[in-house]
Amino acid sequence: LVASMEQVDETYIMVKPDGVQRGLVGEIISRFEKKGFKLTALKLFQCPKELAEEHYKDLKAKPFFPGLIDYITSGPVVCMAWEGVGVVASARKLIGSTDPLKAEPGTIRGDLAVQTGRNVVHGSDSPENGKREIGLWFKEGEVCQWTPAQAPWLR
Ligand code: 3AN
Repeated sequence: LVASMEQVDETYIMVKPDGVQRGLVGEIISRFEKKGFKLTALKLFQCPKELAEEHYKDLKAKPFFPGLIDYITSGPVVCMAWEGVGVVASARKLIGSTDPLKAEPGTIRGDLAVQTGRNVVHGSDSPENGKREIGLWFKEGEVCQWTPAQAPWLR
């Protein structure tokens, strides 16, 4: 297999409430599918406050933390786990800079957003956080291990 020598990582991708409300779910999923990563979990979910606070616990001291928690819990989000070689770094590239006005055209935020506080999508910032966040947002049995029949190199 083409990628068999390299480490397969997993990342937690989430369409935030603004992305869901603006009808961007399909567009965002599409970008990861077309890139060639493998979807292993997917659900629409109303996030409880406690989970939002745990997910963003590293940002607890930031002045925007309360607003961030209100935003993430303001409506349903779409939770996803994606797998592949280099998926964490590649997904961050596809997503673009935290500030959508600084994100390059061609990236999700560069094409679809204007505000840092409404930047439509989340992606894990390291393989360790990818695992941590997938464990946080999904229950056992919600993540599927599967091999795409038409593209076994995705594993
Ligand atoms: P990223 O989502 O690009 O990894 P982080 O981890 O620095 O960026 O920030 C997490 C989330 O916190 C961002 N996606 C954004 O929603 C929010 N955020 C970050 N910085 C600000 C800010 N200066 N004002 C408001 N919200 C912010």
